[in-house]
Amino acid sequence: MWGYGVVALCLLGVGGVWGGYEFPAEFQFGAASAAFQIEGAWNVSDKTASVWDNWLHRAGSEFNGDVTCNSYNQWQEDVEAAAALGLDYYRFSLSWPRLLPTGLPNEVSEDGVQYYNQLIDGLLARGIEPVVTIYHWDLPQNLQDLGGWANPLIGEWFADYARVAYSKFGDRVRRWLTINEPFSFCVAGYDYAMHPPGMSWAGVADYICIKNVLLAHARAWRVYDEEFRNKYHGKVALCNHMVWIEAEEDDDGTAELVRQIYVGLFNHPIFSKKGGWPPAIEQIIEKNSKEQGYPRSRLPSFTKDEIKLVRGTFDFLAMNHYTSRVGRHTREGESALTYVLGLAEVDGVLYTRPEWRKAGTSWFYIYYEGMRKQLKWLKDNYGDVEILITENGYGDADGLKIQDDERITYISEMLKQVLLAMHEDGVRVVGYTVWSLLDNLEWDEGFTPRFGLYQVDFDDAALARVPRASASYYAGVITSRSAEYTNTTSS
Ligand code: PNW
Repeated sequence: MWGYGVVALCLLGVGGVWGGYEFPAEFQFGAASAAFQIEGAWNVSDKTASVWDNWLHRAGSEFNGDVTCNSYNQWQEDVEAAAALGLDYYRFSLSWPRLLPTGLPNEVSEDGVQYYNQLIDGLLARGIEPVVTIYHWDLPQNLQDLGGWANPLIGEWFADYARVAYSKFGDRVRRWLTINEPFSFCVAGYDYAMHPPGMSWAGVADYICIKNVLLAHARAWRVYDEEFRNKYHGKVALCNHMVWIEAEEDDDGTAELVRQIYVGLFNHPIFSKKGGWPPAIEQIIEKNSKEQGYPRSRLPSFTKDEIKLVRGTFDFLAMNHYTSRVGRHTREGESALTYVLGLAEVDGVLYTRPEWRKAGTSWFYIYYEGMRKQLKWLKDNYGDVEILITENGYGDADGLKIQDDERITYISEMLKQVLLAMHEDGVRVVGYTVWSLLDNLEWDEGFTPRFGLYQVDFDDAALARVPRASASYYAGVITSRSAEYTNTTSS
């Protein structure tokens, strides 16, 4: 590998930036989706409403998840699409209210179990490993009515649900992701009301959500560890989204504090030796809270037992990464961003650089090096842990466009950064997952942003999965083990 890299380096005559490295044979490639975004069939059989069904059924919403890709009925086409790419694995999620109509395990839906059995067996029959996310945001409305992620009992409810998932599918599923991107639903749902439950209470509600997520994940990991590991020998991890925070040249330490909030709050309790919240952040929030007249820290503390419960609950680290921000302390006349997670605590602002091109969703600015820097930061902070990149991909707003050169360039450049992190920084990355296998419902942003390697025309009842140019590029990556892309379009 190293030899190849050096030779390629000489041949290409490029210095430093891109070494022409290739992926080792055991490296795995996948693609991902999530139940609410693709399944449709929101009320078939005994399925009950999720918070997202209701959120998009509210007055004024111009779209909903009632049909979307109709994968509930067209899952065989998804399996075919995955097989045509030559994927090693397909990451999808289970719908909690489809499997447990009350949200609790007193009743397990036969229909729900059968749906996921078919999908899992269909994938295995094509040699594709199912990698399963247990929770990707579609909380049963029933449980939301009891407070959802703000109710401390959610840890028990989630562990009970995870046990059902492991016992029904654990004989065939060997890699599990407990919860997808708590950052997204604890911040968009509790800081600025873009996701259910639609609260705007940054600095209080978000922290409660994050703590309860960590305890829920930990309980679910321990259920696997204690009841299933000996039988099935699988792996379980929490799945976190990480925005790389770049520092300015005159940075006073604020950028690192923001990293410790954005990534640290969600990972330090699990991956650090000591466990618990990142100490610097815990102290700052406690001090701020007292000065503001609260009797105790707004960041709910962990008891000693809770620290032990959460610490070490990983078999690998699952990272979703798309974008970066610059983070720094406010300057004269500026005010901190008070409505997003933690920035007010450190008097921080976030912004993007003019040269970071914007892609097709509200938050998507492109900075390729952020991938490598984020991976290296994880290694520096949490040690030599095995990392699976569980999402990365490109969202455009280009409709049905098939010749998606921008997506190919994005994936190719990001893969190069992954190779550099592996070969030059020694980060142990074991796999890479494209978001997404097919165009789907992009949550509060509807059907306009498209992330698919396969195009889906939502105005055509057939909902055919049509491969884009990026699908053939990605299939080529998987066979060649190289990230290289030559733009062959004439223009
Ligand atoms: C993820 N950011 O969300 C989710 O896991 C997917 O369900 C979603 O469709 C996909 O990425 C594309 O958006 C993210 O601000 C939301 O960097 C926000 C960010 C990243 C990922």
